[in-house]
Amino acid sequence: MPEFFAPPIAPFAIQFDAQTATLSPEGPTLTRRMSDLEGLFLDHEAWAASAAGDNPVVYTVVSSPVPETDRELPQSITTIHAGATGGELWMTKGHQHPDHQGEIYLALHGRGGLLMFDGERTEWLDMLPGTIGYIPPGWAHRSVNVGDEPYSFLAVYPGVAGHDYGWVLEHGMGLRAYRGADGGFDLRPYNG
Ligand code: S6P
Ligand code: ZN
Repeated sequence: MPEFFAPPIAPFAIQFDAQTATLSPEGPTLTRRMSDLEGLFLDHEAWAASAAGDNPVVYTVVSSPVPETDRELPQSITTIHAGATGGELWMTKGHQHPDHQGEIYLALHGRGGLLMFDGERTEWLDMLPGTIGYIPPGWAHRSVNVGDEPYSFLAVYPGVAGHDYGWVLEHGMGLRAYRGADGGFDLRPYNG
């Protein structure tokens, strides 16, 4: 077998529980607190007060043991807690994949949204359990919890993808999601 086709790691099974949003075995878990989200919420004062106060956990990302290296297909489960800061619903930082790799998300639990921005066009997908959201190459992506319980989703992405967080700080995401009336949400222009 040519070296190119030699699998870098051996095949293995992962037990996946959509209800509890867990993987077994699991790899590293990333925890993002409010203090990790500087520059992302429009209401900077509300963000700063929360980060300096109880500094809540906004989301966690549990990885599978598949490495983030070329030709591998890692997975992760993100769980975003319910909440809003300055009215803006809790969300992931959002990122672009530097070499414009595609990705899929599968909603598992709760109610979410998948916001995508390619620098000109913005798309919003409602993410309910069972929805697969496709992120085409070149679209920055951010997830938002629009409900009142944790929102979880599975992501599958090329191991070479990487995360460019600076792109979102520079270009924004086109829209922001705010808590609305009667349990709904509103999408507003990014800087408005
Ligand atoms: C990775 C994939 C997800 C996110 C995770 C956290 O390509 O899109 O695993 O990393 O949802 O979001 P962020 O924007 O903080 O990396
Ligand atoms: Zn991604």
